[in-house]
Amino acid sequence: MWPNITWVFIATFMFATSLQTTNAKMTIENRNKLIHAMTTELFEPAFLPKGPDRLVVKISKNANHCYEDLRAIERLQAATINDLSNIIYLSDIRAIPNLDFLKELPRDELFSIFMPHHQRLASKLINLLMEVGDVDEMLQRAYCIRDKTNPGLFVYALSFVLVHRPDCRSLKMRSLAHIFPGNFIKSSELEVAQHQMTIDIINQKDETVVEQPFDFSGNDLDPEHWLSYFREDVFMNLHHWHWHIWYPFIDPKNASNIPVVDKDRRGELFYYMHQQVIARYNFERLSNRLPFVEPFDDLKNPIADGYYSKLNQGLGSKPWAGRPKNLQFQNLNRYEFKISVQDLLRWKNRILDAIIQGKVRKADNTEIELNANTGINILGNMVESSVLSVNKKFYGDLHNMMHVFTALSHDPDGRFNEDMGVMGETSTAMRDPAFYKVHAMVDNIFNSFKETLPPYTVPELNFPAVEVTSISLQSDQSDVLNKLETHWEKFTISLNRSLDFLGEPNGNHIVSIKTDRLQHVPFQYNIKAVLSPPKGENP
Ligand code: CUO
Repeated sequence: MWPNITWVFIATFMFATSLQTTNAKMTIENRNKLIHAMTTELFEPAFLPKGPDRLVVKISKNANHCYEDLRAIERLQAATINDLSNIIYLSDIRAIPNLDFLKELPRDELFSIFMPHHQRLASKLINLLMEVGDVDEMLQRAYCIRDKTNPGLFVYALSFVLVHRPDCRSLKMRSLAHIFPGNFIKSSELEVAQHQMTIDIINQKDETVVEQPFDFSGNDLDPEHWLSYFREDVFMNLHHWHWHIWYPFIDPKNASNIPVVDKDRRGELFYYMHQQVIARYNFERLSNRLPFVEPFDDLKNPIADGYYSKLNQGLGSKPWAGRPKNLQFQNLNRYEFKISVQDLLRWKNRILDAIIQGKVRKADNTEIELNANTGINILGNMVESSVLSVNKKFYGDLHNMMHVFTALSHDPDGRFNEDMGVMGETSTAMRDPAFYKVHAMVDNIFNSFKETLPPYTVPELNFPAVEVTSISLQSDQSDVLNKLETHWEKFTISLNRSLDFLGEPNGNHIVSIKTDRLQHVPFQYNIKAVLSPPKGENP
């Protein structure tokens, strides 16, 4: 709905009179507001009012490298702003390096950090944001880049930078579930919410809350559906996304020299975190009378499970593709890469050979021993693979490409112009039953290595001066010891940052969706231990 000419004139006048520019440092509150503006309604231009509080970002006239026609934007902003109290002024935007590379990833395509060409773009973009010395300038540069960038790529890069720059530690970005609810909630449910919000706004209600039925992506005809509550859990998928932001495998070679990839034992942690997920998944499977997850060990076999997520990242993006049962990996010939199933097999065999030989070969043909202390870390970086892989050319890109092969198995050469399935993105991959089979295969590689190690010795496991005298669990809601309780819990996801509020007169409307998750009653461990000095020493 567009305002009439008189209203535009008045608003333009009011806007012009309120204009102030300043070179002063932004407050933390305004930095957070700017981040929220950049991550709200990502499929709409950044200069439009954002969210229910109609936040507007106004850029100074000298920043014409940010948008081509600033005057038109100013007129449009003036026509859509009815609350002058929620404006941020950006005046410090310096020239931005060439951004032509961002055109390589269209805005409507899904971003995948597992894809080599997306990794290259993400590295360049992250570098552009990491190299800026001043945090305000970095945020303003990000704002100018936002509308030229694929939304998935932009949010990945901004999250990465906010997590890794020390000067961003006090800043906040909303949960990814608020930014891309379409990665977590079925698109049909989001359409219901948008429709209901429109009705409620017309009826002058302040709030729309839509309750999602207790429902997941498939039904009980498929036994794997019994585990949907686990695989489609919003918080577990958020955890996985966040883990990969904090432990990236790409290296943006940032000028600031902040270590982003080479964190303590990161290769080992890749193994450990994912192994723990599979262990918990197996526990849930046993609870549902299903057997342990079957590792996808033979890459020539079909992927037994199909998966249809019903997700669509957002307006204007392609939906996450589905995959029928029993689809076989085929050679990939899409985008800028050609990788065959034989390549995957070769990489896997070379890794297994290295494990049997107890050593890996570096690119310069020197060797490194796989020992009990550092072997698992070396293997983790090789198998994943991260830029810390000792020899990526030789040991390849096994795990990341397993994600890509699974995500593109329905259209490996792109003849149907279909985008990827959920295995291509870290915030959606754990929904797919194939994720657990792929990672059980990866676990088997690490297990092969662990079997080559000698057992732990008693001194390695023992704390001679400490005696544990009792261990118990105490639930917050029961006096009975060692009793754990789980239950279904409704929780709310705000949709205020993703649904379209454009042109609506009631700017304070709150909209959210209620959905279910498995929760437990809080509990604590009670461990009693006695410290006694070794014999012959005084206490
Ligand atoms: Cu976290 Cu395969 O790496 O998913």
